[in-house]
Amino acid sequence: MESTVQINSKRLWDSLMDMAKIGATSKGGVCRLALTDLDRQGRDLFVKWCREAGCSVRVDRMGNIFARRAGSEPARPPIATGSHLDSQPTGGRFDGVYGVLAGLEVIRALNDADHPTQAPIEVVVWTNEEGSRFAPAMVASGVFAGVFDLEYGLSRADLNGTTMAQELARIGYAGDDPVGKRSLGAFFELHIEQGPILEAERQTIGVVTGAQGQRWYEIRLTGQEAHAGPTPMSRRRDALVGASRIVNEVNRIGLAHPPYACATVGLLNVSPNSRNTIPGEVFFTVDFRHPEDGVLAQMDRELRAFAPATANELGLALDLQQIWHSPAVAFDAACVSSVRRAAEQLGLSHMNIISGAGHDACYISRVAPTGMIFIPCENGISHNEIESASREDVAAGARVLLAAILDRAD
Ligand code: HGY
Ligand code: MN
Ligand code: MN
Repeated sequence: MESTVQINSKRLWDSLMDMAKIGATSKGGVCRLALTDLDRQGRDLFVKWCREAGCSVRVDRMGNIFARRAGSEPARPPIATGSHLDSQPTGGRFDGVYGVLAGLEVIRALNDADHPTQAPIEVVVWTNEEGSRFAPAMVASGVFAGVFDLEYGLSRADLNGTTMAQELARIGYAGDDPVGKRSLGAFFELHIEQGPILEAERQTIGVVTGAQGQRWYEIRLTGQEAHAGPTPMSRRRDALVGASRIVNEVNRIGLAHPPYACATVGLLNVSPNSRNTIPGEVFFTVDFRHPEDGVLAQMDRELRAFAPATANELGLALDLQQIWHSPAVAFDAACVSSVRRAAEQLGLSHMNIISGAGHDACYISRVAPTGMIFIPCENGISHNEIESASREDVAAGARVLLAAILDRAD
């Protein structure tokens, strides 16, 4: 596909590495938790680059950032792309930020070629995609898509009780624009796969047809703190023993629904967390995933059968709450075709794939024609400071993104 518009792969790579300096960790990753000062620094850098690229920039009340390149038909709904800048605590240099900066590179490349598009182009930064500091994940794109109301979104609090509203105001990203209720011509999100399939199949591009469903839970077990020495085993109400049995059951449930089910306990707090006091309380989270909502519901039933029985047996109080359910998603067929056609025209190896991770595109697909593009990541590792992708694949993904956007914007 000959085009005067060319992705500048060095500029894209350099932008990624410059952004990775913000919140850089000793092992080569990043820690830019949502709405921290480091997230603000990343946002400020992105906004600066967008303004240098001639974009107008707007921020909505959930802190979502919209950088807009004007089109020759300004009244047409924009063709949008983007992802997130917030990271996991031990995150990588590509998760989320790659989709944001590849979107900026598309605008830079269009500017270099002085190529007008009919529809405006917008690059979006969605607030708190990760759901690590503030649960649930994808909460701001969820408000944009009408899945959550604004008050719910703004009231999400971290484990210290600090709310998103407070942090948005503190870092200067509590925008004035209403959230959502505006049409997008299409939304494309470019992302690393975060799993091993593309690399194993030696495919450069993932034509993402959908994403698996997720259920997130918060579980609190309460027993009784007591002295680790004089308290006989028969008289204990040890919350950590109960939690460890449920953690093991979560893993069993994941293994019981092969090949796609995923089950994870990623966060666990023990109180008082003292080596010679029997734990009186344990708070922990459960993350279930599956491409079929029916299997996800079965996993839910198995957890809800096991946890109360275990708590009763050990004399523990159980508080089990499902805090989030994101059903499985199928992306827009026309957008999926645009991605596949772009990969074909660019002569890039490609395959259909379902996303194991959640993405803002999952919620945006409810309000706009949406597609996703994946590239491989090294050894399929992500949510890890060693997360990596090759310069060639990073450039290839951006070329597919450019072609898919032009396919819809002109
Ligand atoms: O959890 C996820 O799937 C995403 O990385 N937030
Ligand atoms: Mn991500
Ligand atoms: Mn992530």
